[in-house]
Amino acid sequence: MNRFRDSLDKVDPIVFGLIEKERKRQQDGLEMIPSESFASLAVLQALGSVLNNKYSEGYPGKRYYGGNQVVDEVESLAIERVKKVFGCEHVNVQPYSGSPANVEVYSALMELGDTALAMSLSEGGHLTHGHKVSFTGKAWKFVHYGVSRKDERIDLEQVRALAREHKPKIIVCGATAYSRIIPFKEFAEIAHEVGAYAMADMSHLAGLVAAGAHPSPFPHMDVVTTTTHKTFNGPRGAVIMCREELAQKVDKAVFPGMQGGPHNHVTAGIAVAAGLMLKPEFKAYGKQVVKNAAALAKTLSESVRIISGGTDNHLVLADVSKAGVSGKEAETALDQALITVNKNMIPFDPRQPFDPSGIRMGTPAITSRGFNESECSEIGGLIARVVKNHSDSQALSSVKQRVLELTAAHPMY
Ligand code: DSN
Repeated sequence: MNRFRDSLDKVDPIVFGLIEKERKRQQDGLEMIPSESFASLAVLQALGSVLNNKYSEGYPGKRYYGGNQVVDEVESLAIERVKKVFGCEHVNVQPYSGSPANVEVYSALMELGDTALAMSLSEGGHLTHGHKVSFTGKAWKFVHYGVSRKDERIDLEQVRALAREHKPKIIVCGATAYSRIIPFKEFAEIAHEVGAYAMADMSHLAGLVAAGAHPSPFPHMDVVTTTTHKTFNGPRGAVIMCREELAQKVDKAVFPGMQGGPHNHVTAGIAVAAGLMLKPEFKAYGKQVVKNAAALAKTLSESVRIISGGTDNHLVLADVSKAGVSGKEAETALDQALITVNKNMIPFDPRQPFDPSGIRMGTPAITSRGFNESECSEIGGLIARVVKNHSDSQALSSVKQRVLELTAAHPMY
């Protein structure tokens, strides 16, 4: 055995076997966590490439290491393609993932201790939108807005009132468990009225924005972050996009402010994914993701309460508590039927985060495999059946059989 040249199956059959096991799990089941998707084979090939081997601290044309002629071309290509996809002025493709990207923006645009306004985690935001257990909530003073009790949608009047009262430096919009359109233009207007930067974390929505299936944050927002592994369909990473006048601050906050060497294999994956986003097939994909989620929500609504009454995007949040089951129990039962979702808090949830009232589902991953609306409608029925019969092993096993038939008809790679 040659430790350096031989392939994984020979060098490490244990790890090889585990990857095969996970590949089979993904192939056999319905992956319905809304923040997950499947990167294309081309993206996976870029990730498994020699670009992994290179150090290149700095930016194209300004590196602290030699030998970066090719890496410069890769990074410049990724930047140009992302600019073209979203129509933005400046792009940094180096953030290691969404959480560091958000911290980098905060540190670029605020002093430690400054005030920011963002959506609360319990009503759909994200840990890095200033939750108290996150570094972001310790380093900066975050004030939170939420959704209205009336319709479970973002209450812009509350956002405006909090903005006027607290005079934040940044107003963040974007969510991880919100199924309605994010009103980027209105958020930017409120931010600019109080002299704040308007920031969108569109991690969940980037692919929908690229496909024209959700309004764009551009040209309204001053700065936009997104992960590249959700609806973006790329590698695990992130990008920051901003107005040209903020470019230097943002770039400095990423490197050397927070990070060291960029992950060049990931940068190549971002270039590939952004290249694919420019193709007409991607527009069709993004639109289908939204249609599929609507079909899923419609069938599910016959059995459980859908938060806000439906969905405009890729995501469906359901309150399963009235069906006599907690979010955790529903997640476990669905796992047994090979349907992967995650338990989730619902707005004003009386239960606790580790065993909340809701489950969160999404269609980006299954749409990548070619699932259509009628299949998503059927999947809604299967999920409802599991929720209603969560302790009936025969019912779970019959749903599992149907899931295996559905997934066999849509091979992954
Ligand atoms: N963990 C992601 C999600 O599931 O929405 C957000 O980073």
